[in-house]
Amino acid sequence: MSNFVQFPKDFQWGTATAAYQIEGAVNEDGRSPSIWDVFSHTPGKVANGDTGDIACDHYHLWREDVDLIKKLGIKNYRFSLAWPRILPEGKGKVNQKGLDFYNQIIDALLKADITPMITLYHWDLPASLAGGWVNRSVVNAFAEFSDVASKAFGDRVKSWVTINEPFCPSIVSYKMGRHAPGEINHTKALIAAHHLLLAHGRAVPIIKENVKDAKVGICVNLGPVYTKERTYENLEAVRHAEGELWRWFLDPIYGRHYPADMLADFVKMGVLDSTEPEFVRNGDFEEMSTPTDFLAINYYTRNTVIASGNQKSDPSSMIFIPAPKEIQTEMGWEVYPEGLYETLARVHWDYRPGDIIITENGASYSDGPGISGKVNDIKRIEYLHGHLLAVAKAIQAGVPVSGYYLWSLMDNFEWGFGYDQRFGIVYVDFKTQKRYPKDSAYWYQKVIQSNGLSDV
Ligand code: IFM
Repeated sequence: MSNFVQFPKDFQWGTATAAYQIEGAVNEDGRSPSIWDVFSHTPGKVANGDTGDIACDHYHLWREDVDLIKKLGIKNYRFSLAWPRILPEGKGKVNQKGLDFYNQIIDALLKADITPMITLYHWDLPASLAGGWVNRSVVNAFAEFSDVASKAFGDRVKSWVTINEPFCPSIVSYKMGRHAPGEINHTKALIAAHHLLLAHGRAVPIIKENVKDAKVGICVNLGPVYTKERTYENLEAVRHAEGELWRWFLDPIYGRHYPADMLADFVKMGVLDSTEPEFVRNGDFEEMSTPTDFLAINYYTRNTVIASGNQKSDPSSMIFIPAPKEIQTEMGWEVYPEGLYETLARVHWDYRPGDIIITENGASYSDGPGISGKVNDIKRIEYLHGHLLAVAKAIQAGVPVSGYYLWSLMDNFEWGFGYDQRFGIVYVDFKTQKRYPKDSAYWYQKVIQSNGLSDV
């Protein structure tokens, strides 16, 4: 027997995108290059040499895209601003054409009865900001950008995310070297993380001052970390992996400074000279923990790690164990809906953010249109179904989740994977730029209409 699982009245159903992943038009109307333009144009950095030069050509097709969101009955739309369109030098002179572009979109969304949510930083840092996130002066530049954007759009946009997934432009960019600017220097990864958190904290009061009724939060990517056999070494690997993904970011945001065990690990590994790193200045932690209105969470999967060396000398030595192929998405990520429940519950109990919005969740499957134009993406529907039930379970358990934004509205530039990975509920033919809503889009439309879904 099946039961209908009802979501709370006023639950925010949405979808999300990010500027560099969809806009294209990288040289138009005064936009300057971002670090992702530089990175994607560097041979060998992105699959197939793909770049965001054209992407979904949303810069020209945004009217059609807003229409699509409306037709699908999606009530909330999260998008990001391209900093280099608005402040081509990163700071200083404002490019009115950049503001105009977003003004038109915001107006069209509101006219279509769609509530906008802005992400200020989704990784397309102006390349002109020398040193990027490793240079502390970027914090003031971000404050300036936040000020310009919230003054320009705050009369109509009330929902603001400062930084998307600080883990990526720090750890993925500088420790793993897989994201722009693609360096491998673990110390720089921690410095970048520090400046990202500080930039977030500095922006919050600025947005609040400019937009009195704004709701402001930061967005973190989370997922539980598991292991196989519970040996001392394996549990140490888990502690370090989740310390890096969760606590290094959430602890300072919620006023706890950096976790002592992680500081000690980094000293042991030679990444930091001392447990009181030089890049931390007086007052930084106070600023980073400026109270926010919600915590935004992006969830896709869990990780399973096992120790691969001597944890005592190098707590980070571990291997990530992939799940069996049948339960992986095309990104190789395990489909593990229970992990979303666990993530929400843990965040609620450990940090008490008061309000949680899931700002991304979705799956990459490459199903395309048949002759009829229909896209039968059944695996994505199954993925979404399982994850929405996990959200409902968390809400029933008392976790205050007020919204869910599906990643993504349409297939787009998936960073280092280029256009090979398709997360959209709308298929994009990148040759013709034709959009084809997938079955999952119509399925999601029904979920939204009925404010819930069946439990089977
Ligand atoms: O496409 C990305 C997005 O930009 C940030 N979060 C994860 C998504 C899927 O990898």
